[in-house]
Amino acid sequence: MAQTIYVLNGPNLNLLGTREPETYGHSTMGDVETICRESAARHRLNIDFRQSNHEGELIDWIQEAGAEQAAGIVINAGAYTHSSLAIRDAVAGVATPVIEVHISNIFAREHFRHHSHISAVARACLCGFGIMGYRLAIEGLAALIGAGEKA
Ligand code: CA2
Repeated sequence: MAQTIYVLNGPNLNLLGTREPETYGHSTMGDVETICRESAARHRLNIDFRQSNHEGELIDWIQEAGAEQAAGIVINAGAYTHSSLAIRDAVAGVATPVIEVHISNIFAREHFRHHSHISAVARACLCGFGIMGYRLAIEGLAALIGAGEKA
C-alpha cells in the first residue's frame, strides 16, 4: 500500500494569495495542495493535506502522523514556528521524519522570525523558495525514504 506524507499548514495560511503577495506570492493553499499531490504522485506517495489556525489541532495531527507511521511530515507551522514549544515537543516526539517549510526566507525578514523552535528537531528545513519549497520538501522526503520515481 502507498505510503502517506502529511502536509500540515498553520495559522493564517488559509489566506495565502489574498494579501502580502510581495512576501508570499499570488498562489493559494489550493495551488499548494495541487503541487504537493503532483510531486507525491511521481513517487507513488499519498498526501494528507491539512490547514489549521489552532495549535492543539496541529499537535494532534503531528501525533496522528506518528501513530499512523506516516512516511513523513511536511510542516509550515506559520507564526507558531517562532513561538510554540508545544509544537516543537510534538515534532521531537515522533519517529516520522519532519521537514520544516517556509514560503518566505524567514532570515531575511523581521528579527522575531529568525528563530524557529522547530528547526532543531526537524530532519531538514527549507525557506525562501516560495510554494516550490513544498515540492522540494516532498522530493527530499521521497529520497530519504527511498521512494523511487514512477517510470
Ligand atoms: O514564510 C512562511 O511560510 C511563514 O511560515 C508564513 C507565516 C509567518 O508567520 C512565518 O514567519 C513565515 C505567516 C502565514 C500567514 O500567511 C498569509 C499569507 C497571505 C495573507 C495572509 C497571511
